[in-house]
Amino acid sequence: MDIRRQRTFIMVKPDGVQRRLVGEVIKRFEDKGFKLVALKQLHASEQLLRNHYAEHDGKPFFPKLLAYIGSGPVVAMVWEGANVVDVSRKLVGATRPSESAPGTIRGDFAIEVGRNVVHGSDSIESAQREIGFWFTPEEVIEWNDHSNVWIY
Ligand code: RTP
Ligand code: MG
Repeated sequence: MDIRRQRTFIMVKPDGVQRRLVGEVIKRFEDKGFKLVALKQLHASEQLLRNHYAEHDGKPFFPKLLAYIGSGPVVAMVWEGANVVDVSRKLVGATRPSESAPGTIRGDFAIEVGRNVVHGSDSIESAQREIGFWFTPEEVIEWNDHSNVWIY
């Protein structure tokens, strides 16, 4: 597959939405040169969040995590570009804001692990699974990117 067609799932969490950081998050991905191919705001159901965070089911923080992400609307996105999964994790920063570098989203905007503003898929497989949970195939838009010649 064309490496430039790699996709990842990015979500602005309820704290990020309420702090008016949606534009800031989008700007960082746009500035990098990634391509937005899906976007919506929604208040996720408990079942959707249980599917999305299934790997953490049973961990001590799981109930708090469900309450946090389910507390208000989130902004769900799919971004496309070369190595977008790994590079997004770098743009987002380490899970714990005390360990995330300045210049990353969490490093610049968060203090608490339980209020860390944004989610990014941790592997290509997770990205495919998560995109399937959050978007129908019709909601992910193919569009011809004429700026690619200046990015690749
Ligand atoms: P995410 O899935 O949200 O992008 O975060 P991540 O990969 O960096 O971290 P992960 O280990 O997948 O944890 C998922 C989210 O659960 C919350 N968390 N709280 N209280 C705690 O110790 C704790 N640990 C994790 C965070 O919101 C974390 O982003
Ligand atoms: Mg994770």
